[in-house]
Amino acid sequence: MDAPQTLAPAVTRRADYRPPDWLVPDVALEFDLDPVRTRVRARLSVTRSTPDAPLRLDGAGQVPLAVRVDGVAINDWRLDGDQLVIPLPGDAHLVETEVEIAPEQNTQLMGLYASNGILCTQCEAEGFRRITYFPDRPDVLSRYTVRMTADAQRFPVLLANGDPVARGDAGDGRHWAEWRDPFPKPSYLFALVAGDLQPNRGSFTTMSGRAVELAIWVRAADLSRTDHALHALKLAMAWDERTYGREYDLDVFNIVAVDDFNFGAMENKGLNVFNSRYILADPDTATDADYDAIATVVAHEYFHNWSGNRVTCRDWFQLSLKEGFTVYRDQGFSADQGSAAVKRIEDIRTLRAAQFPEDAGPLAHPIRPDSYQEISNFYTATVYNKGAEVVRMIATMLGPQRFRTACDLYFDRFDGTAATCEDFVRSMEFGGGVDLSRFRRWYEQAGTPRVSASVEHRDGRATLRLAQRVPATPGQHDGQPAGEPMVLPLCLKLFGAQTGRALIEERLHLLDEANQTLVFDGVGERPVLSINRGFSAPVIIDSDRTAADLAFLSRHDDDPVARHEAMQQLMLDTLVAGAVEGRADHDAVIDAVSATLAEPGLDPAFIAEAVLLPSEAFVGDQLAVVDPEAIAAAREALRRTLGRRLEAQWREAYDGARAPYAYTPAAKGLRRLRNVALGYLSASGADDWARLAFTQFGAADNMTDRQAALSTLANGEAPEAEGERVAALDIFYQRYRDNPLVLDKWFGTQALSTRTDTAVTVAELIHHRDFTLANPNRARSVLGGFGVNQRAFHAADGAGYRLLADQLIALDRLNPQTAAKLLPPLARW
Ligand code: B3K
Ligand code: ZN
Repeated sequence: MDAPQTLAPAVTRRADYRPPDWLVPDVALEFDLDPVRTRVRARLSVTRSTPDAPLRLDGAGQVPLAVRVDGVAINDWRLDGDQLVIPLPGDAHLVETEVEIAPEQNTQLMGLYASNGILCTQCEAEGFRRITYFPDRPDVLSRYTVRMTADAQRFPVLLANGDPVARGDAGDGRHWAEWRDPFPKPSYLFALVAGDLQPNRGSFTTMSGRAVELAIWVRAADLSRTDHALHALKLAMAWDERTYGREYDLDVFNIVAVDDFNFGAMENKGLNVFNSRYILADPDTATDADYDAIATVVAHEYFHNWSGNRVTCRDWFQLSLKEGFTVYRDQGFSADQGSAAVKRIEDIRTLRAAQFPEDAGPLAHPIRPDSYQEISNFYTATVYNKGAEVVRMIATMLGPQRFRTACDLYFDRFDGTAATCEDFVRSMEFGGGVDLSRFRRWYEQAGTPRVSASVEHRDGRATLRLAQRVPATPGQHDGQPAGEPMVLPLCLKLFGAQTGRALIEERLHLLDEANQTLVFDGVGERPVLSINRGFSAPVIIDSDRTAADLAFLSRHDDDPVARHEAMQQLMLDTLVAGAVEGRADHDAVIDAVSATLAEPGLDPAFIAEAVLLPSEAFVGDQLAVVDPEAIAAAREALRRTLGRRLEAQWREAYDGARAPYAYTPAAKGLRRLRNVALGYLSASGADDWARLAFTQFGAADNMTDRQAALSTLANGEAPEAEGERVAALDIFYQRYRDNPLVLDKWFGTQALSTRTDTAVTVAELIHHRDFTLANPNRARSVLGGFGVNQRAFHAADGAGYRLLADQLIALDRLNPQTAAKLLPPLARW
């Protein structure tokens, strides 16, 4: 009798790791490519590591058309679930399989699939098994040879990993190409692309003088929008040489952009495949934020060539080994392209918006989880962004030189292998000459630590009392006592409340006990505490600083990140008071914002960040009981007062922050400040705000200004601005309806609108003729935007939850990974 079918997927545990029974040093793949039916022949040279074990190859429901061992067809293979089990007598064999797959039917976008006539692959984490039978785990490293045959007209370009070897005519209008990748790699890094593509070519000469041919492949119509990505790639290659001593290793580096992609991009060896939204840009269609994101993602995927590909992961529990480290590396790259402080402020905002709620909710997990049912669900803000913070803390504790030595050691030691987080930490210890035994808790423990800090000042002595608390969370490591103290590197400084002088210079304090007291003598005036400067640890600070202290720091702290934090805390406290008590004193915030706007010489990009209010969601995260309406009302009230009381300053900023369009840090900062000012002018209710916004919308020579004006109008609720709102949305739609990436903005802007009828609008948008769940970007533009729109999504009648749930149930059938990625709003408890 068959075993009863159960719905619960099997659990994979980190503690159960066993090395593979068989290795596959060499693979040769042959693809007879066709969107309807593709035939895949695989030749695996396998070598035994475990006596007696049969060879088990992962599959995903295919049935092998043929199995041969050492050239002879065999019949004694069997299927065990999705695995193909082949008994093998010796220690080394050549195993051949043949399967057929249907790329056009592949709506999951994992494995080999079709996107607008392009055939492409996505294999991480477990997509390779949807292409052919293989030990689809990251610790089986193989050298790949790939031969593709396809219709020469529909698929003139045939790309795979590594370097091109040969190509030729295959008769019947078909042609073939062969590629070879000399670097052993796990199957998740395999890729091929076939399509009618055009290259934007460039070249890069590496630090040892080797020339690398670069190409970004897109459809002909998109070619003019690839220069920025190509430029970013060259910057990233040079940066990784300079900063980490990492040189590129193949003769070619190819990037392909496709429209249907489950996430941002993929670091396949020598052949990155990208979501087109992280490649295509020109001033008319992409915002400054898009330009920045493109550079970051291009760099991120390129950096994986070392942190991910040359040194890969032993198993998927080690995902943060490559992702946390690579995010840390891309953050460093982006910081070096413009204002490092503004970049850090943005990264902290992302961490708070996406990771802190995850850490506080039912899906909390450590950066190195202990078990999973579905690994695709672990590509989380925790593994990526908190993982990056953990690497950052190590770098802070080691300092730049020792961190670099430790990274060199790590890359040297583990090059060509599948490593673990433990290998990384040990390299940091040896290379950096530190003991990280207790720091390792960051890899084991979920939840955001809270630090409370209070300062007492008496008789020239300042006493700083620090206490930490680590919440027990559902992600708790088995057997780990809840709330064990963590090692928290906290950057500190004390300022004099009267003079503004530094009373105690900046120092790094390692808080590694539940409670600690620090005593500073010779403190002649009342000290104001600046703590967690640079956001040196990803924690929540509860301090006894008064509104006056925070206002003081928001003007005088010499660390821009701490200065921004002080302003945010001041605003947050005001908003919480407003939401909970229904009224609040706005004066301290107004004075602080006014002073920031008026400070001569301050970077406009910084000003723009500093004067922005915390999001409604972030205010909600401070409260045990969240009332979305009250929060929205409190925030709107503060925006309105800020708008009205500082109207003259907003106008001055709006008129003063003009510059001809250029994608430079300075011009970007001015655009940002101008558009933030426009937002406040609209909040002020000034008579002319809609006219200002509509004029900017029509006259803009770049998407940053156009989209900002559109959002301002789309948020507008005043009846007298209704004409401009409707007209702008219509003009935008007509102008960009044929550009899917810009149309995503049109959908997204409406889903993010602060208007009270947004839930109704979103319900209409999902019936719009241009809406489809089949394209992940389009699904995300509406459902992703709506999910983070706190007031609209959490509407009291539950309509928001119903709408998202219905859409995700439908999307889950088509594309479970993209559906799962849109789920987090439902997990904010
Ligand atoms: N490594 C890929 C992510 C793959 C996600 C698989 N579910 C892109 C990146 O992080 O660089
Ligand atoms: Zn990555």
